[in-house]
Amino acid sequence: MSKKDKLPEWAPQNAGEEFACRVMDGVEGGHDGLASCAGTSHTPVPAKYRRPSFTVEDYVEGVMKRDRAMLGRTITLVESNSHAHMELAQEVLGRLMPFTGNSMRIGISGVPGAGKSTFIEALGCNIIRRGHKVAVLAVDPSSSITGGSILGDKTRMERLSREMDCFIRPSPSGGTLGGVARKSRETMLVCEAAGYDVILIETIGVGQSEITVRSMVDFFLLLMVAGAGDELQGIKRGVTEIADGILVNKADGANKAFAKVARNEYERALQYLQPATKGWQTKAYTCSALTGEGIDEIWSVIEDFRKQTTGSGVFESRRRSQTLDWLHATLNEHLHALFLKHPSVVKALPKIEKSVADGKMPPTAAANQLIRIFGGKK
Ligand SMILES: Nc1nc2c(ncn2[C@@H]2O[C@H](COP(=O)(O)OP(=O)(O)OP(=O)(O)O)[C@@H](O)[C@H]2O)c(=O)[nH]1
Ligand SMILES: [Mg+2]
Repeated sequence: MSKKDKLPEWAPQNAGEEFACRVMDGVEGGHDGLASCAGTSHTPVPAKYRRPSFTVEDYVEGVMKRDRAMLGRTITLVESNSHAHMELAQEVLGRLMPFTGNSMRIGISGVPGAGKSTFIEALGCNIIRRGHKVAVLAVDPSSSITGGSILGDKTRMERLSREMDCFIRPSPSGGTLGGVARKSRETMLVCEAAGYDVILIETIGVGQSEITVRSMVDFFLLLMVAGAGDELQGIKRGVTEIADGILVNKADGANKAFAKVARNEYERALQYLQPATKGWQTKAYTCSALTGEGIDEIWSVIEDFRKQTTGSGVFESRRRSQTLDWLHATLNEHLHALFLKHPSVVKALPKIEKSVADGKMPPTAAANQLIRIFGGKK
């Protein structure tokens, strides 16, 4: 009998191995495979118990092969706020860069309930039949609070989400619009490297988020609904000035006639407005995301837009300036964070803020003084 075998007390004398209790080899660390915290010596967790960690190569290869699980993991990595993840994500993105850019980036905006998700489902399914590969993203800084667009997308895009040539990613949760936009931009690049050649970005038509999405896409489509009595709301708000197309949705049933009237009103107003894209006349159209009527037409408008702007060089020059704007926005964000973390600034700020709030110091002079402090001067 070996050292690990022990005979129970009640076993008959001279009993053999059949009564022996054996002490099994244990796992290193605790029973859950995690390193034990007791004592001072930490046994490393054996590799087979660790969560798999992927290399840059794994991510890049997975994305390029359009492995959906790896694509999802890469986007999660890109969306992470952890410093270590960010570095890895940037390495992965750097490797993917040569394979990005080969897509048509389309922003879709409109008030809540205008039918954006339903429209994306209809358009997505339509163009997949034409041989395109479609990625759907959302920029909705409020979705982390309301869960709105995520819930909506799941139910509205059921047919599209079952398509093999489609990849749907809800809005990254949490954070400022700037943070959400950075993540969505990088997610867009990952999707392009994976071979998705049409990127559809849904955003709520309220506030700053549509301006942000305009700065990430080639074609910006504004969805409207007729019959609300405020047909020209968009025009009044100046939003139409960023749109390359205005689409009056829900042009079906009894609403069809109202939709046509609204389209004509937009059409008239648009003639007097500065176009959003140089050399392109923004027009108004009608469609029904529910019946599919008008979807073919809007796709051919988008294709015309691409042809025309590629020919004139506007497509390329807009992309270049969008990327540069992105660089400068990122720099601004980082410099601002660095500035606010600087120990001398941290020390001086409350007093200077108080002086400004009390009206004892002009804000410009205060800012200048803080910048001098940041630069190491008195
Ligand atoms: N009759 C009709 N109803 C539509 C049409 N498109 C969308 N709807 C309906 O309008 C409602 C809202 O549609 P969604 O696609 O969720 O709208 P959304 O703009 O994505 O909404 P949010 O994501 O909440 O901003 C749903 O009940 C749709 O079924 C359409 O073309 N015709
Ligand atoms: Mg929606």
